[in-house]
Amino acid sequence: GRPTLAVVGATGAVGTVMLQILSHRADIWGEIRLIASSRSAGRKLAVRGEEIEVLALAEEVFDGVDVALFDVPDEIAEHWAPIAAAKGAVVVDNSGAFRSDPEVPLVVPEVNPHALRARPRGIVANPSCTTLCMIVAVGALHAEYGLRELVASSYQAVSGAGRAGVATLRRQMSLVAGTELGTSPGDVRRAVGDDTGPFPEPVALNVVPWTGEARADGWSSEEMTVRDETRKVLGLSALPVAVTCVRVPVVTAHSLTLHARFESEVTVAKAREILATAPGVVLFDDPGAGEFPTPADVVGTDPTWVGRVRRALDDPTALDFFACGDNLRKGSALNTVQIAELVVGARA
Ligand code: 2RA
Repeated sequence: GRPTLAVVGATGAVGTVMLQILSHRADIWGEIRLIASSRSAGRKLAVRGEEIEVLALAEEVFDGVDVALFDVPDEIAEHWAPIAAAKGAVVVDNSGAFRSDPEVPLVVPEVNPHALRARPRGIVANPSCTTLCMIVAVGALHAEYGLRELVASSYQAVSGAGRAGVATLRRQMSLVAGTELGTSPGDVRRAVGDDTGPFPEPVALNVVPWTGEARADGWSSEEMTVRDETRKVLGLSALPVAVTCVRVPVVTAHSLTLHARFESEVTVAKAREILATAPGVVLFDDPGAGEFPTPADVVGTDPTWVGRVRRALDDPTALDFFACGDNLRKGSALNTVQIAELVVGARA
């Protein structure tokens, strides 16, 4: 029969998008089982036009499951993914719990599908949304030119911090809308109050140069993650990567500016050809005609959008460009579903 799929964390921001994506892609799955915390058990969610009751996370729910998509906090994934794997499911995990485990492949189907073959723990990791919103474009250029160094700055949407992130931006926007705020130090902070939700500073009328948790020497966990994941996905374990992660008042779609240095000279014409033909990438780049991707236009779409492709002014081996992708789709749910499809394709 057709394989059974479980979605663990079905009620979350990413889980919701997983169900939408599963409802619109080629229907290769038999049963789709929805799983969440006991708090959400009993709720009904629509997938493939059918209402399905959410089950509480427990060992038995993995009986007969071929592939289990996980989008839950790290500690929940750490505990439950090995349980699901022991029950015979291939786990595709979107938490940070396994991404750096050498026995867990970190897979982007357009870039390193071969990495899926060796999965001794029965777990496959999905990269973080910030990496995923640029790595398909960077990977295509790397395949042609050989990447030597990557410098990136992110402009991350609030939905990267889940439903609480979106609720925080909406609440703050309603408090500053129609005011003259943003003209004197601290006026926005006073208007939105001390509760800044999952962000360290107000995000409405602001940008916040911090995402994730504190790591050594002033780096954030998100910055370390983007570096580690870029290296792992591209198979370049010593690649110099410099990242600065920034939160912006956008609901959904992460953007990045990128400076990529390669082994040899690049031309914009060739780079554009690579990007225009790479699977999963859309080149939208005619600034003279006002054409470049922005989050407001990219949200809800599947590809990685690229614009502003330029050769570095002071280095003929480097390109500067802008990439933008839906952090809940390619950045999370879509890549997870694509991996699951590859897993069962590889089995058949
Ligand atoms: C964020 N990348 O945008 C994180 C979520 N995984 O906050």
